[in-house]
Amino acid sequence: MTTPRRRSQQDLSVHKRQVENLQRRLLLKEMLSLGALGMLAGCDLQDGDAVDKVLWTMSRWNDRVQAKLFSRTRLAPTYEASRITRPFPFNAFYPEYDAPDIDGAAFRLQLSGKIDDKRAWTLADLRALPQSGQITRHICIEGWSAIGEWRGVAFRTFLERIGADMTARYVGFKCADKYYSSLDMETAMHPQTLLALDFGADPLPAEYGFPLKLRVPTKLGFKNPKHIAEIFVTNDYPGGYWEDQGYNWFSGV
Ligand SMILES: Nc1nc2c(c(=O)[nH]1)N[C@H]1C(S)=C(S)[C@@H](COP(=O)(O)O)O[C@H]1N2
Ligand SMILES: [Mo]
Repeated sequence: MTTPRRRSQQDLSVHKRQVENLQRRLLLKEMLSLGALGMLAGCDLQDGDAVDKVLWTMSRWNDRVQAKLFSRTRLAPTYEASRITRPFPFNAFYPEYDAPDIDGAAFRLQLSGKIDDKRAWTLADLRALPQSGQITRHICIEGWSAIGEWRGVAFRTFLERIGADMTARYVGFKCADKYYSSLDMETAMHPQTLLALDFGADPLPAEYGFPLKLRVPTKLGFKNPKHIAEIFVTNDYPGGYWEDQGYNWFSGV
C-alpha cells in the first residue's frame, strides 16, 4: 500500500527527473548555440545576417522553454483597492497626446484566422457578456510598475464564444495605433487574461487603451495591447511591435 507521504516522494522524484532532463537539454542546446557562435566567430562576425539568425533562433528556443515552464494555473498576485497607483502611468511608443481618438459607437472589433464565427463585435455586444475585474500589477520592461484595476470579459470566455481554434499556437492583436503583439494560446486562456473595457469604474480612457485592451497580468506591460482593433488566431508566429525589435516574445512575469 502506498501511503500519501510515499506518493508525494515519488512525485518529487519524477519532478526531479524532469528538471534534470530539462537541464540536460538546456546544456546541450547551449553547447550547440556556442558551436554556432564559434562558427560565426570564424567568419569575423562580419555577416550580420547570419549573426542575427543565430541570435533569433536562440531567442525563439528560449520562448519555447519558458512556455513549457509556464503553468496555466499560476496566478499573478492581486491587491486591495487601496494599493491602486494614482495617477496610473501612461506608456506607448508615442507621447500621450498622440493616443488614437476612437469613436466607441462606430467601433467594431474585427476577427480573423482560425475562428468559426468571425462576426465583428460592437462594444455593446462585449458588455453583454459576463464581466469580471482584477486589481493587478502592470510591470513595464522600462523599469516601472503600477497597480491598476481593469474590468471586462474573461478572454477565455470570449475565445470560446467566437469558436476560436484552441489547438492553434497563437492569438495575435492588431491595434488602432499600428501597435501589434501576440500571445501563446496557453496564456490567452489563462484565468486572469482579460479583454478589458473598463479602467476602475469607468470605460478605458483614450490614453489607456479605449475602447479595448488585453490585460495580461502574467506578462510584461508591452504584451498588454491597448486600442485593440483586430484579434486573430493562427499557427504562424505573429511577433509584435517590441518583440520584432528584440524583446523576448514570451516575457512572462
Ligand atoms: N496599442 C498599444 N498598446 C501598448 C503600447 C503601445 O504603444 N500601443 N505600449 C505597451 C507598453 S510598453 C506598456 S508599458 C503599456 C502601457 O500601458 P498604460 O499606458 O496603460 O500604462 O501598454 C502596452 N500596450
Ligand atoms: Mo512597457
